[in-house]
Amino acid sequence: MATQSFDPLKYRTDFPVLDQQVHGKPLIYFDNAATTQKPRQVIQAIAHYYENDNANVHRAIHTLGERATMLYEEARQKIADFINAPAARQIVFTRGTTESINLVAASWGEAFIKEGDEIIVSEMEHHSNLIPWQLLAQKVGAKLRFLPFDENGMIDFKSFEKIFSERTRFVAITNMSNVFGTINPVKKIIALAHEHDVPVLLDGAQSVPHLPTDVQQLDCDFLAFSGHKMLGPTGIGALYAKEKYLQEMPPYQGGGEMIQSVWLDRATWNEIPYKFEAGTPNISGAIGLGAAIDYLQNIGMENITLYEQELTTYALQKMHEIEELTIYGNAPERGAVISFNLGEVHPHDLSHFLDQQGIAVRAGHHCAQPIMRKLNIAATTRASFYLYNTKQEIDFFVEQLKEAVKFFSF
Ligand code: C6P
Repeated sequence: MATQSFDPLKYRTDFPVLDQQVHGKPLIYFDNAATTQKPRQVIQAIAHYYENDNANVHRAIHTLGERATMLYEEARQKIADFINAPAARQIVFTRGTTESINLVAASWGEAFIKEGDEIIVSEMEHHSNLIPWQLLAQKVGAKLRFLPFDENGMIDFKSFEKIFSERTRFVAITNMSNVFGTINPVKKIIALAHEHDVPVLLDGAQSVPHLPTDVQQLDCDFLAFSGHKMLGPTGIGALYAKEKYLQEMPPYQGGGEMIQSVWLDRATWNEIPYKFEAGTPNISGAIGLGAAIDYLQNIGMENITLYEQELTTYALQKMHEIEELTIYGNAPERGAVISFNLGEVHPHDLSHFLDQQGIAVRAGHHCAQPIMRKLNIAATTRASFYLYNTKQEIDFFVEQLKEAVKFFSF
């Protein structure tokens, strides 16, 4: 197994923020599903750009402008290679997953989804892959259909076959749940949808940072993801789409760069992907994301996935020994996300208790309120790991959960 040679300590020193104490204890950062920390290589790439190359892109003929444009487009190519997109022009820079999904719903959705059409989403979607479809459905008179999850936090492919009909016009589903960690059977879903010429959007916010991703093998039509969840800066992400969709989609926003020719009363559009990149983009963000991808590629996504699986199995084993804990989600194929509750203790109180020990976890509804409603709970506490986390950190975390059991006096 590749994990035997995986040494997180080799990478940890690249992350300056991890080298600190919180409330007098070494920081244990277990909130990676919310956002990851940034290695020095990413921070330096951004600083280097501002110190040496800063200029606007695709506008200037001067040297700095050419350098900035080259770096920006190199980053696009790195993203394309990272997910095995056939061409860099199929990568649209956005602010992140949320904006990527809104772009598809507003552009392709408003143009091609009509009254009476059905859009299938799952019950385990993050609000970012639910609200844009609600807004669209309200606007055009379409209907949302929901793929249910079961007691293990899993989607049964059979239920997809059941709700798929001749009215289905679009499918939007998360590749990996940010609450259960479940990796969904997206390949089968895509294959069935394609038999009926229905496009599928994957929310890759949690999968792209943690699993090798090959859009050609998946055959997804759209893939949305965020830079800040994969060691990159905030405010940058991407939308991948098949070329035929990008070509037929109208612009999402108007402004500079997305045009070819403008008259006072009309305009024509730039080629893809620029048609969707109105205004000065987040140039330093794109360059930082490119550096994050270099960093991940150097380690190897397969190695990262295997190591995270090892950490998750280890944590789950230890957590299952604490009988006061309820763990939500039990999929055999899962990522490094564990949601749980400790008896009746409010997740905010538990999270505060853990923070006093230097442990950062997330507590709340994780922007997935429909999941909480179905589980009949207000919130969960969530631990999520990345390549720099260690088994020793998990040991301390589990010890502190046991202390919490005593503290909250069961
Ligand atoms: N989930 C979490 O703590 P943005 O905010 O656009 O980068 O990503 C939105 C998003 C979309 N889909 C999924 C599956 C996600 O997990 C997220 C972000 C964070 O779970 C912040 S709420």
